[in-house]
Amino acid sequence: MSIRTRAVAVGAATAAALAITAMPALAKTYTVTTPENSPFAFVGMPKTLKAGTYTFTYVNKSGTVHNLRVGTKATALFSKGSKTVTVTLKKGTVKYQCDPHATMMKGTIKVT
Ligand SMILES: [Cu+2]
Repeated sequence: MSIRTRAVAVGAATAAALAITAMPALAKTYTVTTPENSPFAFVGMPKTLKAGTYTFTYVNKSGTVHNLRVGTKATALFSKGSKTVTVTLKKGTVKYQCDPHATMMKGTIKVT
């Protein structure tokens, strides 16, 4: 590798590092599913998370109308397919639920 080639390579690496540093923090994502054979359950919801912004992709395979509410934010109601909800979680205990079935489909996430 010539000196010139090496300088270009180092420059490119520095530019890449700067680009990564300058990127805004992306929301972390989780996929939560209501299975076809367990139509009133949320599978895949984490029990603990660090404070921050998260996008939950809710996959409803049940054919029953549900939504996913995490704290104050919720997906629309739907019976098949998937929708997302993005929410910023602060330290504490955050409740999640399906609004029409809040007595059955519910839980909490401990946010640290
Ligand atoms: Cu429901």
